[in-house]
Amino acid sequence: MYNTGIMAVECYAPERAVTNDDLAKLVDTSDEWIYSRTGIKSRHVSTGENTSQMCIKVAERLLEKTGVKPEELDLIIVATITPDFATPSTACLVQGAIGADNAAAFDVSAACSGFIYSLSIADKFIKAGEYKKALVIGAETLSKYVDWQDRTTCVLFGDGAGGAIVEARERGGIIADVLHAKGSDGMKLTGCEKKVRNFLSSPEPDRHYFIMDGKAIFNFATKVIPQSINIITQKSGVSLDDVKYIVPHQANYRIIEFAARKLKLPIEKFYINIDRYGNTSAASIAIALGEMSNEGLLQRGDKVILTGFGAGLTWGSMLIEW
Ligand code: B82
Repeated sequence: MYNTGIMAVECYAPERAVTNDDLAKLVDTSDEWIYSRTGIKSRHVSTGENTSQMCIKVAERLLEKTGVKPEELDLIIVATITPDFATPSTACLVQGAIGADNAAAFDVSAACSGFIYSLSIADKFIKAGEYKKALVIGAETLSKYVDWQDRTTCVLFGDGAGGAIVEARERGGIIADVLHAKGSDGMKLTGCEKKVRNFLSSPEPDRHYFIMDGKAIFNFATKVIPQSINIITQKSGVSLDDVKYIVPHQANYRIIEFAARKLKLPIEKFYINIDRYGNTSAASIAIALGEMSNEGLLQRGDKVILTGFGAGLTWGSMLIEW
């Protein structure tokens, strides 16, 4: 049975950066208020690019970096909660655009855990033996769901994409993973409700914005991150001392700080870029990995733990030997 190795990671974000000061001109807020509660300074916001277009940029960068030809890809998975369309899937749009004619393609909806869910799915396809190379992308245009008049949520989210090409390998790569969900708490963090439109009733307008019970999901996140990381160390037998970086979903600096304290780990062990991207949901871990790789932080043999948590509610962690 094969392992699933990471060939390369890449990321992309729209050029337009919106700072906290820019937002303070729109709603009653301030840089100090936003930064002290979230760790966010700025976020990238699309001025027209849709999710699939950002995915295609990431895919092209990955194909160039690895030298893999599009027709060598067996599988394309895009993790997103902000697809261009309900159908065709974002993954199919990518498959068509890059000419990956031999790849199966589908989207995964697991919010901020989506990239870990998708890597885990790709790992299972590869372990089953028939698939050798997969393109896995996390991408979001969360600005589509932002209520620019709601000062409590409009400051939190950003747009961007990141991804990986993974391949069947003899050893290393994805060593262990764990995925969880708790649908019974799902209404604590919702976005883009799609109402039924009966032909006789007058349609209510969709409330397509994010609505969150901040305190409840904050408590959820700080509870499940240490739990799922501990499961990974138990499953793999790898000690946290031997892990170079933990790459968490970038939802809020305070969540990461809390989790680090509970795990008795220095905050420096966590890769954090929320200051420049805000919360990009399924894209956040993938963007972080892309940046880390391009900064030379990820060397062959390094052990890295990814940890995601988000709407659904969903959460999960994964240990990768680079
Ligand atoms: S908050 O509720 O306003 N808060 C915590 C009490 C401020 C420190 C808040 C803010 Br601001 C931003 C994010 C969260 C949060 O808990 N986010 C999440 C938690 C679990 C899963 C996903 C997320 C997410 O935002 O993606 C709370």
